[in-house]
Amino acid sequence: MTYQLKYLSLRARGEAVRWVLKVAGVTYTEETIDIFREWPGRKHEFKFRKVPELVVDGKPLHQTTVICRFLGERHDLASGDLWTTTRQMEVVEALHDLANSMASALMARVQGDEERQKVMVGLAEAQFPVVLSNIEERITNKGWILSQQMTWVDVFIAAYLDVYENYFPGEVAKFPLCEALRRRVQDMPVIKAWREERPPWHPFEDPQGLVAPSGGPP
Ligand SMILES: N[C@@H](CCC(=O)N[C@@H](CS)C(=O)NCC(=O)O)C(=O)O
Repeated sequence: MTYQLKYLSLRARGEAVRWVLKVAGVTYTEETIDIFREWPGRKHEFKFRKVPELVVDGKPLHQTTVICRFLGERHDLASGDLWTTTRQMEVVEALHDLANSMASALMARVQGDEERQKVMVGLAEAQFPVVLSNIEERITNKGWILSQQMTWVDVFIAAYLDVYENYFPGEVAKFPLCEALRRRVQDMPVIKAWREERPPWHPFEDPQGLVAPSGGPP
């Protein structure tokens, strides 16, 4: 089985896929497409005109949560119970929804539209604790989401929390079980190594100044 991840030169949605691939322990290659220089000319190559795309044994697979679930199920990182998986998916989708608001905020910043940037950041910022409280409620005494052992869902959530912690500093720590989950996954050798070696933030998604565009309080 072969995997090739095609994604932009960003963390964003691609980071969760990278983390699940790494924790699953599979070999993969990644093709990184620069969001400004290359993407406009390459968009037409992708069936949904979006990335991430994971090429699985030569066949393209789209949609971030679908890709991660597929990897989890295929590599023994998933609950075998339909109701458990379904309830895990509620928080996966809820956290992933924030990517839309954040992407709009980042795009507004590039376009110099400070008003829209503030509105979109505000939407994500208001929803963030709502989602985290739902995740917090689902964390078991073993520290994993609706599970006695780690699943891809924990890895997915930790990857997003790693990104959002930079956008909303200190917010994850308000939810101690979420914070512990984030740290536990981050401390896995394979993720620790990746966090040390991965490229710095692309200017498009740099958290600096995103929440308080004019440099004042958010
Ligand atoms: N529902 C899709 C959304 C994918 C998506 O919006 N990807 C962004 C990058 S994170 C993209 O391809 N943007 C470029 C564009 O829309 O032209 C998923 O979860 O994978």
